[in-house]
Amino acid sequence: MRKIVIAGNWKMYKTQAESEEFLQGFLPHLQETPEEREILLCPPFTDLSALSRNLHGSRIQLGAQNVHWAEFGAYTGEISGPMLTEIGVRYVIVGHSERRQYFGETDATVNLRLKGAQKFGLTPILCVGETKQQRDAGETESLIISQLDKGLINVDQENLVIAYEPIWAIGTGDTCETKEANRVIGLIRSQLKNPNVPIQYGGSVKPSNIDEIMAQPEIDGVLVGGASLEPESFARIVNYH
Ligand code: G2H
Repeated sequence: MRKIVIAGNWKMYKTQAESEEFLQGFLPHLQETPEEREILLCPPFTDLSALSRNLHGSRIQLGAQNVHWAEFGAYTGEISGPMLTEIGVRYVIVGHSERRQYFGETDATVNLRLKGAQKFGLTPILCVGETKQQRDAGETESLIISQLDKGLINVDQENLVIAYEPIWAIGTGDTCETKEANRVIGLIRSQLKNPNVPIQYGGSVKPSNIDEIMAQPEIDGVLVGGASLEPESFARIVNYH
């Protein structure tokens, strides 16, 4: 039985005060959410401590949006695994396309971050996905297989989540057809040693398409950007039918 993981990726949105305000609006909706769904918020680093304190005793798990592979060191601007776990963080997003595109993240650094996350007790969410140009050139499958091959070298597949995020569907309102997302996620699963790794879909997930996305047999959850910023909209997503 694969776990369902529904994560909000807040990217660079919400101050600490705004994150606490979100929680006030969101928490009451969780009463309706089936127990077996893992609900995860991935806010900016500066919100993690306050949210962790406020979440004490709640079923919501916290995730960071990046992690360095070393325990500590002279790495200006980076955050380590032990810094995150000490304040109650359990998950971390690794290799999001925005990190790859704007911050020079490569399959090699993604691999280091995945192993570093696991070494210090975090569960990484590895993001993979193709650009519009790669899709149009018929390279979707080969690109994704290559991202998995290089990213997952010596990575423990017992403690891992993968997110398939077609880059052309991110924040554009242009969702990947659910059947196509299901097909690519099936391909990803066929490449894994552990078939029980939860695989999420990400890219313009919203209240109006969540039920259809979650009805697909290969899709084990979602990584939600824009639609996770409003309590009511994220509540509708976690309470999908
Ligand atoms: C993809 C997704 C969250 P959005 O980046 O990771 O964002 O839902 O805004 O497309």
